Amino acid sequence: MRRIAHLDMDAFFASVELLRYPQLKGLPVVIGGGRRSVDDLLLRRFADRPVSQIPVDAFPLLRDYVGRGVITTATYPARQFGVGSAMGMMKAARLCPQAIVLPVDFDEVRRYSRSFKSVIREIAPVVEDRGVDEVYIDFTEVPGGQREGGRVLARLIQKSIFEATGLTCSIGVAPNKLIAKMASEFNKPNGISIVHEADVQAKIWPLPVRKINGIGPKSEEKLHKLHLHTIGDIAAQSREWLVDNFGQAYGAWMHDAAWGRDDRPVVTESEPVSMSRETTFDRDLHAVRDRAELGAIFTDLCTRVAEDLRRKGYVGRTIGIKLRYDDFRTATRDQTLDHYTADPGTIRRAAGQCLKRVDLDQRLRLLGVRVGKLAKADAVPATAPEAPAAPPLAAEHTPDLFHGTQAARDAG
Ligand code: TTP
Ligand code: MG
Ligand code: MG
Repeated sequence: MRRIAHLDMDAFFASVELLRYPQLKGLPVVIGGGRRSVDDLLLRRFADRPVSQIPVDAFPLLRDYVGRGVITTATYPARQFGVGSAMGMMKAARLCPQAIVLPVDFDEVRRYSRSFKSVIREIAPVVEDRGVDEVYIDFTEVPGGQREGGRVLARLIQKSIFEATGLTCSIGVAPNKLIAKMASEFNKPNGISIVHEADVQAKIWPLPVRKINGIGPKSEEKLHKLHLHTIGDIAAQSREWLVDNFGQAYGAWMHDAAWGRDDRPVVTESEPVSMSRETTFDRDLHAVRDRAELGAIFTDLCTRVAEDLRRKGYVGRTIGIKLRYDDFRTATRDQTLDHYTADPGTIRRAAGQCLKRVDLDQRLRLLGVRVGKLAKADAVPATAPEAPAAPPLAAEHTPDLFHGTQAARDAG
């Protein structure tokens, strides 16, 4: 049984600011205005103390705001006054003059975005990025993903994100992405909502048509003119009628959506930045005394990285090595080629060049090979001079370090 989750962070930009200024917890806070100078001023004025000690009454208030700025988001205490995303700040000031105003810190937001997503990926690997504060997660095959309809795993993810970042999120778990997206809003903030196929009528049909992700303001207006206001109103129409009014593709899709049908997969599309292979030796090895053994390992690492690249359909341009010495010092070197490659011989040669630029007098405990500056193999020009540039390793005239008989035999 397919179980798909949608996870969305609570009041994300505002919550990130509250981590910096915990003294504002529980207060109405809005993000907007866009001038980082607001709190630069604050930080300078209270440079003598940690930011968490800046008194609450020193923060700028919405009532003092003048300008045409728009609110990016608001904490839940501010929302109780009717303040929210996309509202003009002057208008918001009339509703909640005592709200504290802070600008957004995009670097910080991106950092937390990466961080909460990596927490999720460690628990459930099939994750689809849907922007700065939300993801879809395929629970189907994950341990605990089916228990209590997904609630057990959802709770674990919430707890893990909170422990790693101090941030809360809300999760909806449902048979598909379409319903999960709606469900994640049901119990915001810090909530979990479980929807089963049999719940569509009770939980989905009463919602306004706009709650379907894919019905925008224009379609909403048209639906209203046709006297359709809830998702149930759409579901009550025949597929043909919807096709007649909204066209073949969109009408049919709308019918499926209203009945809670959606079989889109959760697509993981994390583009790798580099691929690497490394190995820690059973015993520390010396470049000269253990040359044959090291050479074989080195060639093997290059071959494996090349296989990884080919299997995943990538080519790379920067070849690098990593060494760790017996005293745990680490050295890295890299070299950028003038063409993309996934060829083991080319990688081996470039990595060998890098090896000549490090100290090899000391024993080694780890060796790694990395290929970076990746591109999709089918996206780079077919003229890459790969074929002529890759003679068999054994035919090299200037053997690099580690190039012992073992390595040559492996390559042959
Ligand atoms: P949302 O997830 O829509 O909102 P939110 O996380 O602030 O609140 P909720 O608890 O309801 O999920 O958006 C995520 C962030 O994206 C939000 O914190 C600020 C930013 N954002 C904009 O920059 N412009 C916008 O119009 C909206 C809606 C959000
Ligand atoms: Mg959010
Ligand atoms: Mg969101």
